[in-house]
Amino acid sequence: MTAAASAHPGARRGWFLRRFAIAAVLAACALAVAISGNGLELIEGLLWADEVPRGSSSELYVAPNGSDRNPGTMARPFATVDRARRAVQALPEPWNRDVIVWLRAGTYELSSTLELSTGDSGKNGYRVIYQPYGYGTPRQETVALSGGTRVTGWSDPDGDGIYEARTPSGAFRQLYVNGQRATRARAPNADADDYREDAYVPIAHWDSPGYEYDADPNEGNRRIGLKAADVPASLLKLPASQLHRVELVVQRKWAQNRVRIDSLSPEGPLTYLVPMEPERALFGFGPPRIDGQWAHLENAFVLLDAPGEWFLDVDAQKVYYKPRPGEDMKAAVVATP
Ligand SMILES: [Ca+2]
Ligand SMILES: [Ca+2]
Repeated sequence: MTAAASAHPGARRGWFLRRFAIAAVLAACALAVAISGNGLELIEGLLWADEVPRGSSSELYVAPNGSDRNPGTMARPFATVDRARRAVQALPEPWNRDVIVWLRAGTYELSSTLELSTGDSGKNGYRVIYQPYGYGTPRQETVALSGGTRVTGWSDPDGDGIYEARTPSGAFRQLYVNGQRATRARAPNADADDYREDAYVPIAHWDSPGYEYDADPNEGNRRIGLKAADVPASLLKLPASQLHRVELVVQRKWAQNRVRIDSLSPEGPLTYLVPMEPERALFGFGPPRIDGQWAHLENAFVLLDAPGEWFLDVDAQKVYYKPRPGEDMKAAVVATP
């Protein structure tokens, strides 16, 4: 008898199949594994809104301080979601009730993708549900499934307050510190998810305003003008190899454009920016180009000057981060997606 079955001796009697369950679980878990943030909080929204009455289900427990040698009970929980998955799979058939896998509070770091297939489905019309402990109650616990890669070994050898570490993997565009998304080094300074007006600078001039279907003859020569004061002088001094990695992010109505920068040319009160190809050619698509649309510049070491900002030097495979107040880089949990 499996550990799970011994915890639930009634599990041998008449269980029935509800086929929709696995599709929902698969969709939810694919989403959760694809992100490294609060994955399970997303799962909740996709799982079943109706609560399963207590006593009508078999229950397994997983906790970050559990052990996969435990039987998966409340008092002696498993440590990994995959161990619970295997326990569910091993439950004797036919099922006669739903199975709930309760995840206790904490972050579950996945070393490989959590894969759910048809064999992990509910059986005999009964469901298998993975959800945070206390789901749907005020005492619901906060749970995250993280497929992130840890970044460790932070130090600040020159004492300037910017910490550095070797990166464990290639390029990445997001960094999480203690579960909070950090800000890719940018100007103007603002949080990554900040939508205040002063988090941006206005596009001062589009060479080619309007819609792409205006058949503008300048389409191929398009440049973007920013006020000279809105372009940090440090960017003008960057060697081309570094400048080409800097991105202009433009909020164009319902679209957001991200273009790498080919060149910057100060001309009087404006600094003109020529996007790299194919971004420049692709700028024709989407909503109209209107002077005053919001933009910011992102991804250069010289833009790393505010707490919470980070930068990846892909050539050196080093990542830099300026801690927020109160963050201790010796203890911080830092992860990339
Ligand atoms: Ca430093
Ligand atoms: Ca900055």
